[in-house]
Amino acid sequence: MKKDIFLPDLGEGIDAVDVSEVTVAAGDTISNSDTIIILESDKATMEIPAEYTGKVEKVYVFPGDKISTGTKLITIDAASDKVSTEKEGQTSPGEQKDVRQTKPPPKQTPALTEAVNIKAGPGVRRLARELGINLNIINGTGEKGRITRDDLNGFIKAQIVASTAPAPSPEVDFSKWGEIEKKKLTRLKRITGSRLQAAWRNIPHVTHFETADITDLDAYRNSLKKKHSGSNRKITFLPFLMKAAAKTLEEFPDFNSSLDSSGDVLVYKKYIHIGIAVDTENGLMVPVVRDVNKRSILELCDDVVKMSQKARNKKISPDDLSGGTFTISSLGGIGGTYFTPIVNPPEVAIMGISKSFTQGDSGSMILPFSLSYDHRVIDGAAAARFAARFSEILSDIIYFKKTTT
Ligand code: CAO
Repeated sequence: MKKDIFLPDLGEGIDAVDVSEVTVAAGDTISNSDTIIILESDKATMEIPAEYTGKVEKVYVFPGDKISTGTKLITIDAASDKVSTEKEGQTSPGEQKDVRQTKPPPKQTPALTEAVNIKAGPGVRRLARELGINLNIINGTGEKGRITRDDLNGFIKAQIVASTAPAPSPEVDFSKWGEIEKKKLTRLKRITGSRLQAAWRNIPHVTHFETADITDLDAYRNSLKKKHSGSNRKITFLPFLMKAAAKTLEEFPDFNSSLDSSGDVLVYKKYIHIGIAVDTENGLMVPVVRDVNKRSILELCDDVVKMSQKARNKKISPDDLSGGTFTISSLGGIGGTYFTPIVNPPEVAIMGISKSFTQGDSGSMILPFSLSYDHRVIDGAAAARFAARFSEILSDIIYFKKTTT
């Protein structure tokens, strides 16, 4: 039977409101709780439900119309002449004023404004509106290009997959070209790999290259090595580099910060805990040395040995791996001129140390290093200043002498 739906009394002296969206079209089959039009006043957005389940025969209003209480909205061929109340979101005649309680959406999305001329049922439109999805970019597989619920669900799934998963590697039969052997990645490599993948995908990386003259530092380190030759103490460059990095971090706190989960707020940490990348037979580990700015260089020598041994002997605890504020990855004992380390989130910068070399006739000892940073937090100029300052501190033997013990 035919039923006309009229705009109910919106109360509170509201005489006329604008039609923002018409979410049904003639021929649509709708249920009683489906929204048929969305109205917009100065204060709120209001959704008017269908009241009856059935097939829409005619729609009398259009987006942009100004309508008032009693305006005829649609005619519906209703399955029953009763206003049913079983469904969620259902509005009975006595409850119609509740539509005034609908809160305004946070933002007017393209889905709201552009989805008017496309074919989709009210339920699909409502979900798209709630999720801020523009229905114009979804291919409808229903009759005459109508967007079905499956189309919308498929689109949402595809978005989730695209935002989280790396592109799959193509299946290649390498045995076609010669003998092969397969070996599963270690658990550590798989965990590190997925973290590195996420960091590479999510952080806009830039790597800055710089050198430091460590001629005096090398002489000082050798003198210390001689002095401690009777002990087991291992005096490498790394503790000096950690100490210099801690001082630089104190002067450039942005490099010791993290973005909070909203991505809009920087969290400055008043402690300096430096992670050191350790190469183990199962893969890379990054144990954390705490309060590096407060430790002496000799203490740091012991910390590095202790942490790298723990990592290599599989004695590392989750606590040893957490809370870092900056990372140093040193390949100086192995070789290479420069490399581009990947930032270790939630940190925003990482330093890569390469092997020192002797320069020209002067015989100066030069240390090449790299600084990768999250460009959302750190600008290139700040990185250049940080690297220059770090380089300067490495030449400051007075500072190292003061902080040796
Ligand atoms: N230039 C020249 N020589 C260097 C150097 C440098 N930049 N860095 C270290 N060396 C020297 C050391 O001084 C030592 O020589 P001496 O015996 O004469 O003192 C020798 O190389 C070996 O040092 P080491 O590697 O045993 O010790 P370390 O303190 O420098 O490093 C550790 C410790 C744990 C960081 C290192 O063993 C390690 O695992 N490095 C690999 C890190 C890694 O894999 N990074 C890549 C991660 S991917 O981003």
